[in-house]
Amino acid sequence: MSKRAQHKERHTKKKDGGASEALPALSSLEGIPSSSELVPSEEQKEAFAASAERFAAEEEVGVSEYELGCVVRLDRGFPAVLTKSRLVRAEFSAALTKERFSKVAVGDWVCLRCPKGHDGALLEEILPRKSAIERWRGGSRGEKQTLAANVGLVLVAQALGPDPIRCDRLVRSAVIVRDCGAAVAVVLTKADRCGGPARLKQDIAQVQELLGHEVPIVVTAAAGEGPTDDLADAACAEGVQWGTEGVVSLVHDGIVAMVLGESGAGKSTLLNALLGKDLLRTGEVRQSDDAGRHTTVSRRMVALPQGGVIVDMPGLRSLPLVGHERGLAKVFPDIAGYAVSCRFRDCSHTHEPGCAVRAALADGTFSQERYDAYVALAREMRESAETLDPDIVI
Ligand SMILES: Nc1nc2c(ncn2[C@@H]2O[C@H](COP(=O)(O)OP(=O)(O)OP(=O)(O)O)[C@@H](O)[C@H]2O)c(=O)[nH]1
Ligand SMILES: [Mg+2]
Ligand SMILES: [Zn+2]
Repeated sequence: MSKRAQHKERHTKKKDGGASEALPALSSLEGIPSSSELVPSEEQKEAFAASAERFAAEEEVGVSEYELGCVVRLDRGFPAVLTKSRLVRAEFSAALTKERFSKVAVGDWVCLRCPKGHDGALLEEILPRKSAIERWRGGSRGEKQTLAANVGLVLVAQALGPDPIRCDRLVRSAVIVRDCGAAVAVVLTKADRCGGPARLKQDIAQVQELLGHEVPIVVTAAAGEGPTDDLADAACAEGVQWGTEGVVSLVHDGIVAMVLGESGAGKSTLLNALLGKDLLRTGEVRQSDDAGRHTTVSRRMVALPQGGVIVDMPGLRSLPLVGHERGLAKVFPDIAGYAVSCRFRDCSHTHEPGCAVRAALADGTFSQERYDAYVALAREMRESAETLDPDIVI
């Protein structure tokens, strides 16, 4: 780092009371996408132009002080923003700090004020989002957390193991993602631990059965974990993709994706394999139950060498379903299609007379497994809606 840059860093630390002390220096950030890889929508460009004009008039400064940027990283809540010309750490404007529900997320397009002659920038406004991947957290008094904004594809990572795959988490993730307006794909990691090709085929079939055949599936195993040819053959035999090439076929130029999964699922390991170097820190899992140790703590975009961008995320322990009915209907369109014909509007599809869903189940229209998954998630959403704090708006 140059003398001048070091001086600036010290200066920043003093100004914000040392809060940025542990933040990585911008000069050391590798893997950040270039500005040509991140493209705002027409609506976002128009919203920026209107905001910049309004702010400039209010502050009585030139409109050229305002720049359109994309949040490419959040370190403990502190955003790094990429504009056409540079990468800056931005502080929140006073107005934004007050708004409890407008927290910035990685992927957000924002209006920055970059006063002439200053290095710092002020984040003035979060521009309307094309999509937002949100999850509910903190039980009945909780709030929505935006995991990433303007993401088109979510790669749901799930580690395979010697026991048959449990799909609850995958289905739950798919419901949330579809409700948030993004596409979903499944990445089954750690195939080397899955107990062989026969088991792998069963696991894939299970995921296809529950999520439908339209959801792309990629099976991966980290390099150096032993021979995997027979596993790759098994994956291909089931019609799904194998390895990093499979991920590259989904995430290419113009695509901004994110990874979603529990801690220890192998998200950062997968991204490192795609990058061809160990850029992201990875961590051991607990011997007793394979749980990760929350190794990744910041949310950050990484640019793939072949094109495309993926946001790495800390692992999420819980994914409660609150108000994601639309997502449920998108993941289970066959079942939801019958639910509208039930005699009672609030039919739980378990015991009521005149239930069109159970009639269709009896006719073999869909499998018992799909029915069980649908009913369980619908029940969870009904219960969470009832216990929700009336103060909270969803
Ligand atoms: N056997 C095997 N181990 C893997 C594979 N992928 C990842 N691992 C191991 O799993 C552990 C967790 O991997 P990470 O990539 O740190 O997991 P993560 O999902 O990023 O976890 P968080 O950052 O905590 O959310 C590490 O010890 C990896 O070496 C794989 O394909 N096979
Ligand atoms: Mg990680
Ligand atoms: Zn019913």
